[in-house]
Amino acid sequence: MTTGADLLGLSPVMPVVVLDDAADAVPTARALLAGGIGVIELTLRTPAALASIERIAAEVPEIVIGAGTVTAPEHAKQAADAGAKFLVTPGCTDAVLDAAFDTGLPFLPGASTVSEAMRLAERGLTALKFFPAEASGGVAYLKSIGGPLPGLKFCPTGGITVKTAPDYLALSNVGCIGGSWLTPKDALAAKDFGKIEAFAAEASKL
Ligand code: PYR
Repeated sequence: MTTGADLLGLSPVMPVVVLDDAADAVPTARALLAGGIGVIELTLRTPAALASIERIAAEVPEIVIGAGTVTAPEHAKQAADAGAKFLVTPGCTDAVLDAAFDTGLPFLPGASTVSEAMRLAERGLTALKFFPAEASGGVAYLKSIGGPLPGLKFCPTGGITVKTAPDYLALSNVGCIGGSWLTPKDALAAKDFGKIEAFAAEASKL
């Protein structure tokens, strides 16, 4: 896996995971894998995130572990040092972009407007995160920009459910979608990894 475009082909749904406790990292990764999902976007939204990435990279090497919510330049190197195999950003600044390039890792930079997407394409980035998907116009928006921007592919994320996922996946400019519903807070709090496996099994068939 060497490019952002490769990332879009790993799974129909890329789970977007928020962990409060690094002890949940390995069981969550194993549950997703058992359900047929081979990739995780572990978001840097909690103090447990980097340790979670480190544990998954060390103990569940079969899953492709990436870091999401890379919003500051230093996050890129921290995530790479923890063992992340790719990076995801919700939006983009030049400094974050430079730091992501410096790691040598494939990454999905975030865009939610045509101009942002065009700027990223100018830097050779043609596989993009579309965030926040539903709030930014959802399926209709992505369909509309497919005409003028035929070379770009997206991973829409934000507000997508198992019910709305097929509408996104049917678009020719969507490679995969990001989903947070596979690892809900209540299941994690209850350590109900069977529930996570069941959501993963359903999502892997989309
Ligand atoms: C991120 O936080 O990176 C997303 O994918 C939204």
